[in-house]
Amino acid sequence: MSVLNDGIDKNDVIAIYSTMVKSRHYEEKIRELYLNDKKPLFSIAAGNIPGEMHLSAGQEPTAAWMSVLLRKEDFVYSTHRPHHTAISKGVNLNKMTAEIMGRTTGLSKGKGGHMHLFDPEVNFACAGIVGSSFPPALGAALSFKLDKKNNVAVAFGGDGSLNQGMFMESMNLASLWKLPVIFVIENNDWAISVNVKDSTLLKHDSERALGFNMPGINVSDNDPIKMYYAAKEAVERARSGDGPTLISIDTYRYYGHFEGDPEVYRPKNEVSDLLKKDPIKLLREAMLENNIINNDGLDRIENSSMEEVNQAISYAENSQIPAGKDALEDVYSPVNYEIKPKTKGRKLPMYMAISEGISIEMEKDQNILYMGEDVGIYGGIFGASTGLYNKFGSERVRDTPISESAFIGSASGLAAAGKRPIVELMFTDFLGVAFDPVMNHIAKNYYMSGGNVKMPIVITTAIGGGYGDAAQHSQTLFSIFAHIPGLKVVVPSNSYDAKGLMISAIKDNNPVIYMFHKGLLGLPWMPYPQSTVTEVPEEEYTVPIGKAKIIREGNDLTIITAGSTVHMAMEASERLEKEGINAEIIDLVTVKPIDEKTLIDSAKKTGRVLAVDEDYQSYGMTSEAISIVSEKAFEYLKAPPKRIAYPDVPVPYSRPMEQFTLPNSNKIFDEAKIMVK
Ligand SMILES: Cc1ncc(C[n+]2csc(CCOP(=O)(O)OP(=O)(O)O)c2C)c(N)n1
Ligand SMILES: [Mg+2]
Repeated sequence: MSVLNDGIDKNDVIAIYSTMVKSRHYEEKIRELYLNDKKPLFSIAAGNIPGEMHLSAGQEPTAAWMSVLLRKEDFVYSTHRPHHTAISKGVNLNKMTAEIMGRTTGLSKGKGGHMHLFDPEVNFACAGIVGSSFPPALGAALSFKLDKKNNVAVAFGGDGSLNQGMFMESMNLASLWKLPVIFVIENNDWAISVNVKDSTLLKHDSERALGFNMPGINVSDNDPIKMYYAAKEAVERARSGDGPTLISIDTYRYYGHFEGDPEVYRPKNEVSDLLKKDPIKLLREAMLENNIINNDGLDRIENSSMEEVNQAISYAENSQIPAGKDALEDVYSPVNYEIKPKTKGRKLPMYMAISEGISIEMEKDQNILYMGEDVGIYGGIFGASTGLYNKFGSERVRDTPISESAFIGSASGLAAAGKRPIVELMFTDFLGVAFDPVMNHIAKNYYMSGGNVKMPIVITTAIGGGYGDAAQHSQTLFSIFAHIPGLKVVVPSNSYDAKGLMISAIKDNNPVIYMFHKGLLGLPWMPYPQSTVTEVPEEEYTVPIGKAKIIREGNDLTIITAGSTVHMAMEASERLEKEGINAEIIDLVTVKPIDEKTLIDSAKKTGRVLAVDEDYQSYGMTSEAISIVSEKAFEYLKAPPKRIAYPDVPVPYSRPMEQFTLPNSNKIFDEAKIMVK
């Protein structure tokens, strides 16, 4: 390795070598443990290591540089094959091993496992979704840039990951915003059984940098010292504010994709040929040749590394196994905020109430930023960020390219780095292109980290139909979000709640999906019911998340509503009253966690329950509400509970068809009359 003479400090070479040796020992030991005591599926005895195992022996050079070039404050997002990256970043080996062995002393109390290691002490995380490390790294990098800290964020991905949209979007955003990110592509030739030649025509993955006006470096020969030089250049570029770098490195894995992989796709002699040029062996020889270390020094490294690995394993083995019921903890971070309004305020349309709430919080907390498409000078196409750009500027009120995966995905990195991002998904219908960050990262990181990494994120999104925008711009989709553990879902029906809920959502340490119905916003260009425009105090106040409101008291039946259907039910109740029917109306305010107590108490009182919303009927909010009252107030019911929801058809364009499918006050009136008669 002639590059050893190119100026690298001897101690750095030794540190890189030691890190590689430790990683290799680790993988060999973990493999032994894994294979030694495998228990059958669905057995409560987990054995040494319960889950799947992706080992990285051979790939040490891709990461060892981090042990000398990175600081604790720098962030690293790694992949499903993470051990060498974690060790190189200095993750606590005892806790990591305990995590892999599913123990309570693990990094995440046994909730994450080997693909979901989180060590906030050294800012390391990894994930099992291929390509998903890139967007969060953007977020961490953006937080460094906003805070003028010269830290860097590193995102790892395999050769299989860079054909993902998330990769392309992240490359673009990193380049556009000149973020201090280093993308490291570990090209080990295989994505499970698919050879890299069958997934791209490019010779080197680094060539992709060209398309994003970003420097790209390819490191050949799985060489840890060449990798060091490439990374050093990238780290210096990032730290000095000159933006991102893409590094690809030709590497290899000695073991199968996972332990148990029959490896039928691999040429017979591939591994034995590769072992002849093993990077640890080659570096050892080069170090001896260049008098960087002698045999005694090598022995010391070998022994101390072995000792550290063995010690970590015995720490894990002697640690407690969690109780089954521990699974139910750490889904949500506890909340503690309640601010009562002091004044009555003045009438304000809902869209202005939303932006006023955001503005108050942004003024108080520099860590809050608002990101999305057209949210800057335009104020958001539904006005939710009206006036914020002029007040807070383009850094904190950030227009993004149309890259929902990247910018919504960046929110988890921003949050992990101490920010409180609000991101706007313009129409909830666009969720499809950004669902992985929401469902697998933003929602689950708190749990998967054993409650160690909070996700104070608000996702604002417009919902609802009624104005002829058809199947891809009119959906409500409460149920999709509400179905995912870790998310909260709120839906204001009037200006007062809109502001108070927004403030609560921002103050909450959990991800909150803030869904506003377009037809309630009070926009000048869209008709809206006057009942949405309520008095809004000028000061800061909260509306509690998880608490429904009884907005009309009655004895004959309970109508459960949310968002637009609140107003329809109120209208229907006036007509019902004339018929001698006294309806109690519940505005859920929060769809998840649903306020079971208010529903049950009301069902017990009236004995009749009609649930109404604008989401698709099957598996929806109405089904949930009715299940709750059926399970917990069955003996009080005088009639079968009923639902009015959107039928299971896509939203049609033409007015008569759309009006036929939407809930309305007539449908509520008719159904209520039948139920009560
Ligand atoms: C989005 C997604 N698609 C598919 C998978 C299943 N899967 C897990 S690893 C893998 C191959 C990844 O290959 P590569 O990125 O080259 O990483 P390597 O396994 O070689 O380290 C696949 C297809 C996944 N986890 N996530
Ligand atoms: Mg690969």
